[in-house]
Amino acid sequence: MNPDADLPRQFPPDFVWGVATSAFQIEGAAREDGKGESIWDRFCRQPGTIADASNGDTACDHYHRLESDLDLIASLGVDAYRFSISWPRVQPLGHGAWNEAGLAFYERLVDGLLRRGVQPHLTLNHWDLPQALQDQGGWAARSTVHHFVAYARGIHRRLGSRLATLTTHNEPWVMAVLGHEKGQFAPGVKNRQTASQVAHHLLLSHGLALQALRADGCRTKLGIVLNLGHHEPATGSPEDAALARLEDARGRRWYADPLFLGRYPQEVLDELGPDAPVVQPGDMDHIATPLDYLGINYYSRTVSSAAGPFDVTKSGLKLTEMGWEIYPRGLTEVLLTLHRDYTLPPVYITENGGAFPDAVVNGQVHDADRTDYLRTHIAATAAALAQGVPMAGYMVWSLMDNFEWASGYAKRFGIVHVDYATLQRTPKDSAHWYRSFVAQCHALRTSAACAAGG
Ligand code: GBH
Repeated sequence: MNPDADLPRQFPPDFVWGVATSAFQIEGAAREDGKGESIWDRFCRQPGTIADASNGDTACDHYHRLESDLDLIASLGVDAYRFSISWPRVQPLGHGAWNEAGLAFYERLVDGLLRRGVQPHLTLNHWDLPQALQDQGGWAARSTVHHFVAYARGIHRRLGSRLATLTTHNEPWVMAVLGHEKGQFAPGVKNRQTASQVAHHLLLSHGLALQALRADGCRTKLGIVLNLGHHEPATGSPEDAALARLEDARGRRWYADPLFLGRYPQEVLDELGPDAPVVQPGDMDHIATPLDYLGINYYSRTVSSAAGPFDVTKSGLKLTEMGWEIYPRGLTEVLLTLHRDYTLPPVYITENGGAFPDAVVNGQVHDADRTDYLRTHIAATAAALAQGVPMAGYMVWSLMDNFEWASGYAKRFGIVHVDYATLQRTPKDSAHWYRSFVAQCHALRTSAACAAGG
């Protein structure tokens, strides 16, 4: 029996199906056409930061393969493509002069999508801050907040009216915690006070950008993307339950409470003590500027164990190549938790997918694990929808294999395989599955319109 037979029917006809990437992970052309240096260009050059000592200089060479990659996206039959702008490509120093060649590239990208009938979903900041701004304190400095707002206004002026959505930041938690507390990601800082200030400035710059764009007459949908794993206790003990609550407050509520409720969770402020961020009067109101949509990136759950780190290899769940448990139920749970705690705008799953070992054999990649991952998580999205969560869309991470940050090129998330020696793209079985799944959803669209007499 076809396990997907009933799945398309569980989504409304206007549900948006897409694929996602980010600038640094695919573009390459790191020093071309006037692009400035980003903190990731710099970070990759520090010894020991990237597992395979690689960098983003060439990546998937998307910058030089734009037209054929647009054809590739169109060939999947998706409604939407989510991508990000490399801030230093369009504004090399992060403030002041604009780089016309960079702006023209993203204009070709947006127009190329529209010509092919694909909605552009743009993210302003997917981590690659201009190094020149880092040299002035980066996200820890309040001046960066104002530079970001000016950057947002410039991009909106040039491209805004052609976009389906405009996202300020991708995953502030990752930039704050992995970038400034654990130091695993650029800029490689290890300081909890800095991390909490960075998180605050990211949220503040988001809220101020929304206000500025709306004052500029923006009618494009505006939002932010959060990474939210589902938090659960390892056992039924009160200690594990308390830790799971705290970890949920640190990972989810630290970001979602300010956005929806205008305040930081008190238990995290208490825990931070003197490391809590400097918050100026009015900041919390700016952060709580209403969203047109919320984007959620979901990969796995986080299990809280007071007795010491939870051993995922003993949970009995299958793991992806990243060592993350495959747990589709967690996606439904995260969505229901958000729906319980906040009044949600339309919600997009802006990233979901898995890294699996792939091999090209006779021009094919048989990635049944990835197809299973996608199918079960799409079903988990349908389950949330059935329980009233206002789901608007789902995007696969990723369109193609790419630079997986500190893991380098060894971890492959694409539904399209990239041969890094030849840069050749080969759609995997999962891409063929997704194309036919989306086509089934679209076929229902036509019959829905007929039933409505349209
Ligand atoms: C996303 O980050 C990024 O937006 C995207 O660029 C990236 O390629 C993709 O995911 C795949 O990694 O870190 O062990 O505690 C996701 C980052 C991954 C951070 C899961 C939290 C929880 C497991 N998140 N992670 S762990």
